[in-house]
Amino acid sequence: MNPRTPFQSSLTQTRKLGPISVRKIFGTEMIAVSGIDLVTEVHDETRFGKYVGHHLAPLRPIIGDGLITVETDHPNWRLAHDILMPGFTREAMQGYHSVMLTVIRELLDRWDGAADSGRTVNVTDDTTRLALETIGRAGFGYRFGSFDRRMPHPFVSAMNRTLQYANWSTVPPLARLVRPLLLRSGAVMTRIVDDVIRARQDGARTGANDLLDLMLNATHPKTGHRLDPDNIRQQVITFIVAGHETTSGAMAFALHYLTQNPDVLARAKAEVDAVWGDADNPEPAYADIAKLRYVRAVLDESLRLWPTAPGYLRVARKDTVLGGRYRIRKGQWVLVVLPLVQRDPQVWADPERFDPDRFAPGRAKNRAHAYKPFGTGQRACIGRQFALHEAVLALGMILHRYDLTPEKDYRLRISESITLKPRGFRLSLGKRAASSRLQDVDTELIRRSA
Ligand code: MNH
Repeated sequence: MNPRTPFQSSLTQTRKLGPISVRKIFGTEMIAVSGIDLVTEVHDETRFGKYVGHHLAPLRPIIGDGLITVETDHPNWRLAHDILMPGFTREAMQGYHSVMLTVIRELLDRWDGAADSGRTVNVTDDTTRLALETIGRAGFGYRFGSFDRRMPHPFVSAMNRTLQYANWSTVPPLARLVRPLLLRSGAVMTRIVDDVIRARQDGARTGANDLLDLMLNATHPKTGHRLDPDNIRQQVITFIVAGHETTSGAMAFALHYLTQNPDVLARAKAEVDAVWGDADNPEPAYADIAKLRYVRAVLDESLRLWPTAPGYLRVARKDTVLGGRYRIRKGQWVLVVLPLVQRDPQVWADPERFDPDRFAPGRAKNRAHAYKPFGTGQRACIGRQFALHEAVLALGMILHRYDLTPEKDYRLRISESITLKPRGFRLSLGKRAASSRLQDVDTELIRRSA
């Protein structure tokens, strides 16, 4: 197993071993499920629920009962879920739209500079800046200043170390060694988050209607309970991390696949040109996002091949038998290996091929269990709409503004720190002339993607 890429190493093995397999890793039995029939059973909420052990366990000293790592039957799950849901409604998204737009324009400024001077950009670094800045400002009214720094914000460095140590902690001989490092990097995150909270309590933004406001001030609609101060810290870290790690990778994978597939790229550009015309600085409206169906399909298809949260754990609520054959005892847990589920040839024809038309309207029928980049059941992602809105808006504006050229011999390499991201992926950018937008608008392409 390659210690830098444990998930990808296990992917190769699991694929060979078939739809269900068990490996013993330093005494820990890991049951991996990757075939659609068995996975469908594992999604059954009466038989299985979310398991918060294994790779999530080392994060508990830092984000404890935050929404991702809390046990479903702990009171803090329902409390935080219900208190924070209003932060993810349609109305809430309409509120975030203009903040997202502002941050994307900061990315475009940076990329304009690169385009003018002929420098290439490191796509993953910059989508990470974009997504961190977006969740910071939209959710917490906090500026990380990501675009004013050459190096990542200290929060991001501490987070990367924390996730790396947490990854290593799942290997028992390493767990004891990395624990002090894990706690130290966690403490850095906690300190920064205390700043975020203090900035609000000092009255920097009163009447803000965002996630931090809900965390600090909302009461549960039925019980009247509030989040306690320790839990608020854990939630802030949870949402800043979860709110940007996976979205940034998803945007970077989408840009990778776009630039590797010229036909797809042309169609996506034609779609954004049809919506935003030849203006150099369009003013995208909230409702435009629903019109960018093909860009959305590109994102969906990228998340099929490389779901940036590449798996989740399910624990048996009672003794049960999978596929009429495989006995699972109550309390035993299994890993759902998403990149394999989402390439199961029983569901997906020619599964390795990148083809956004798989997500054309009306084609998602009968394959709900074979596409789960945002998880499953009551513990599925709360931030899905936030991520999709941000990513489609950003991809759309990038496609509208630039011609994108990948480095000649780039082959996709993927870094891991619990989540997956393209590594060493660079693009050169050329600003598109307004006239090219009109010429590129091929009515046949638009008709097909409509
Ligand atoms: Mn998110 C849970 C994937 C964006 C906040 N998210 C999950 C799960 C997956 C997931 C998978 C389920 C994990 C599990 O079962 O153990 N999330 C994604 C992906 C993206 C994403 C692929 C972007 C693309 N997530 C976001 C954003 C936010 C967010 C953006 C916040 C703004 N996610 C969460 C939280 C949970 C979660 C919080 C836990 C929800 C719960 O258990 O109630």
